[in-house]
Amino acid sequence: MRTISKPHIKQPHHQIPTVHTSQPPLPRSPFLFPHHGSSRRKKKNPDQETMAVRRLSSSSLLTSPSKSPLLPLLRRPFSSSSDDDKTVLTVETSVPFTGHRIDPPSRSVETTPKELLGFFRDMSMMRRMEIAADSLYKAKLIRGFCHLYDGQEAVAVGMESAITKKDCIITAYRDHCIYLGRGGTLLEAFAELMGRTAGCSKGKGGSMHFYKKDSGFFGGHGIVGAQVPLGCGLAFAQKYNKEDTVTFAMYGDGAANQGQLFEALNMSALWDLPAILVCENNHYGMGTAEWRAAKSPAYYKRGDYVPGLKVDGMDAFAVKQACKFAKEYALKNGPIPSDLTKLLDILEMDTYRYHGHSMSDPGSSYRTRDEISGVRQERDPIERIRKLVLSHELATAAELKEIEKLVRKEVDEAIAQAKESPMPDPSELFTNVYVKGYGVEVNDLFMSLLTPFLCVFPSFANTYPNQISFSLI
Ligand SMILES: Cc1ncc(C[n+]2csc(CCOP(=O)(O)OP(=O)(O)O)c2C)c(N)n1
Ligand SMILES: [Mg+2]
Repeated sequence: MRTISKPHIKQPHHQIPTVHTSQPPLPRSPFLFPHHGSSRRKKKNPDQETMAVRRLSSSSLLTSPSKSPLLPLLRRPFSSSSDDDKTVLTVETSVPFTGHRIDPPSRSVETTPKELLGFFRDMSMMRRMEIAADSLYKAKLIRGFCHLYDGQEAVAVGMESAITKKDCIITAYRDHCIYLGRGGTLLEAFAELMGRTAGCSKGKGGSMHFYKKDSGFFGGHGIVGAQVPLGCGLAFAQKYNKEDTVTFAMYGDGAANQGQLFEALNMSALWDLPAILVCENNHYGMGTAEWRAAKSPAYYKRGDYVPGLKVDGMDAFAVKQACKFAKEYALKNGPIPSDLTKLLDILEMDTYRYHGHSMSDPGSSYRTRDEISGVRQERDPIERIRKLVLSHELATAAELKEIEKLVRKEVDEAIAQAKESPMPDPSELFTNVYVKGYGVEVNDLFMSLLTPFLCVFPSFANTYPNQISFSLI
């Protein structure tokens, strides 16, 4: 059934900022609670404030709780899990979904003890990997650009739980955890970050260029927004090959203002491509708050003629529900009015990054420390799951700590192994630049000129592989 969308209400907007020579006072965090169709200037509602916490501890969240033994979980490989996948639990999402031109899905999400504990472990592993990458960067073992994902883990984990490896995901440079979610290993991730041959791009891509093609992951794009048209191309191939699969094309709130996004959206809508655009709204594009860059920060409505859904991206179950809904909708045409596109929709994930934009950004000059610690205390995706597990006695606090200890050990072991892997041979600089047999070859003169330079500055090759290929065209 069609939901009549509300008449356009002018988005309240912060005053145009004047240029400050010293740091201007930062507004109180608008991110402590997911705001649906909200104003970022709304006063915090105390009822709303306790709501999220109360919901977490509410015994209505899970029904039929089961006490599942944790031991098999502890040593399982990433994303496969222990035994109790039979008991069905029902979890309520933190807040309702808000739909644009679509009836939103229910807040009740089905899960199992196995999945719940799996979410805890997987997100803890992602968090630990990013914290370790921070230290490795500071120790100069990772060079070049490095964009961390901690805070946003629920998006990666929830999305993965709703789709299969035959579906595709394409993202930008903030790609480490999505890669892990797709089934990538810690060793491949750390080796890639440190420019070693055991890395997922043979050490030639670095942080911004993670790929796992055999499981539909086309991550890592440094040109903001450019991955979205490519994602729509993947969806075109899926439709052309008559596959029952979809592509999730991920982009940030900063990228959401780019022209190419709307061009890709238009073509995808015209051709009914199975593309799902996922806006990871972490509320900042580098050091620019969304309100400085976007006249309308309601990214789920930005598709205008394309249905959209606003989702609490700090709640893995809300993400799971939204992605499942979007995929079914995309493949089965869902409850969509005939004058709208049949296949496409936009999911806006309301999320937050704890680190700065990249390792060169401390992340504290354009937002307050209170804002960051407030989100950590009230919306942290891992803590949400921990509270769910504890309140329903699926594990004790000590057992969850034990999982975290083992995760830390696995991360440390992967780092040690990655350090053993050699750097790529200089001759590797010119392999995999072009597809063989298409008439473009690396010229010997370029090779002889560039090799000494790149050997002296290996981190250049690690950081700018795309630029190298452009300079050779
Ligand atoms: C076309 C283009 N313009 C500008 C940049 C510089 N730049 C790199 S990241 C970034 C911010 C993007 O923010 P967002 O899309 O919100 O993603 P986030 O980093 O928050 O995940 C910008 C402007 C770029 N890499 N490419
Ligand atoms: Mg952003």
